[in-house]
Amino acid sequence: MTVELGPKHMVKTTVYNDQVPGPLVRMTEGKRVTVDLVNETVEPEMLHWHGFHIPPDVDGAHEEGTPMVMGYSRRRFEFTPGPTGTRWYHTHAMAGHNLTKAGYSGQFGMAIIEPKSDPGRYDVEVPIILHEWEGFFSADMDMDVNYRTFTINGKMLGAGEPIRVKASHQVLFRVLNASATMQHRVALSGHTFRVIALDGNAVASPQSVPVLDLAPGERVDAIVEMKNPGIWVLGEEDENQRNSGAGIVVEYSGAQGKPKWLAPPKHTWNYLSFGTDAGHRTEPEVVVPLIIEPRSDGNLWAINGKSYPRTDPFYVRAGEINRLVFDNRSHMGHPVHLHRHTFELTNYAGTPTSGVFKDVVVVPAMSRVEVDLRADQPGPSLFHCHQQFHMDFGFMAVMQYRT
Ligand SMILES: [Cu+2]
Repeated sequence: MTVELGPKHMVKTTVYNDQVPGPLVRMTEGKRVTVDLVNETVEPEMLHWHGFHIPPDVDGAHEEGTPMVMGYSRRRFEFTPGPTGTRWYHTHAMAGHNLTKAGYSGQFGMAIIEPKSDPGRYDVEVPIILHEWEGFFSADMDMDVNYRTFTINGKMLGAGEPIRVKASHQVLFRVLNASATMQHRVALSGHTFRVIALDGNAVASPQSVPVLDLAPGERVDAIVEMKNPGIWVLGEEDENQRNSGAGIVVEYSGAQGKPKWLAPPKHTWNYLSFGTDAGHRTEPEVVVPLIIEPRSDGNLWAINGKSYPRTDPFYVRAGEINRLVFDNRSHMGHPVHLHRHTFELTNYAGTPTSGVFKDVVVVPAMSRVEVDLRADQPGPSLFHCHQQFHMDFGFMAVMQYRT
């Protein structure tokens, strides 16, 4: 489909249901759903339900055994969604060096799993989905991907409908970074976010912050009290990205004038601020080290010395708490993702913690991050970097259950 990102700014890409982002999908925890994936392209396709605890034959990863949907064919998937929270769906195809395919394409959307009963301590809910287009490799040798165009909810700043709000409303922003490769920092001029959930899971200590920081695949749920009437820009902190489209207008009813951007105060994002004291934790019996490093030839990423598809599977014990140790021995951070499970951060770069549950976590350069997970989703689960260019070049392994 040809998508209009802004005035006279068209991009040809692959989409779900004739729109970018794909439709906002609402499901109820525990209520069985049927999804028909109809592939009207020539390429085999794979659709992943990110953050869902569902079986490997429907999760949407070929490496776990979900069947590919071949070109010009269709397949029906049935599963029972859970757990409650801000989830999403996206293609799990490979892109390689093609910066228009897979994570670089328009194949992404938000999926909200509603609880059976919702206390609803907010007035309005607003999805915010970040993405980039027209990627190119930067001139240097490290194969870094840059982009010409940025969008929020599929439109460049000023090109789409504004978010219309009313003074005194509590607005729940569900923010998703659907970038293939880029971390983003987002602020709403003149306002503060109260972060209540990370990756859709309620945090132990909600915090007020001026900026949200999200790696590819991450979600942040944050409530904003609308108490500063005007017309504002919600957007990337980075001016170049904002000028290339990374923003959306937030308009109070009755306000007049041009959208205003106010740079947020300096702020360092820290997962630990949303956690609670580590307290006493029983050390799990199973500890799995996952050493992340580039291969000596520099072209491939490796986990425990091998690159996918040659990586060894790693094993957890069914029914128990298992600890994974992400040991990043490279000079860049990696947003690592585990399918079909939620894990709790137990140690972040040397600091013990608890109460932060995620499915993507940024492992900083030359640091270790430890997480605990309950092995209650039998079957293979894919573990990989959510940076598409790393995932496609070796940074993947399969987690298996040992009974
Ligand atoms: Cu990576």
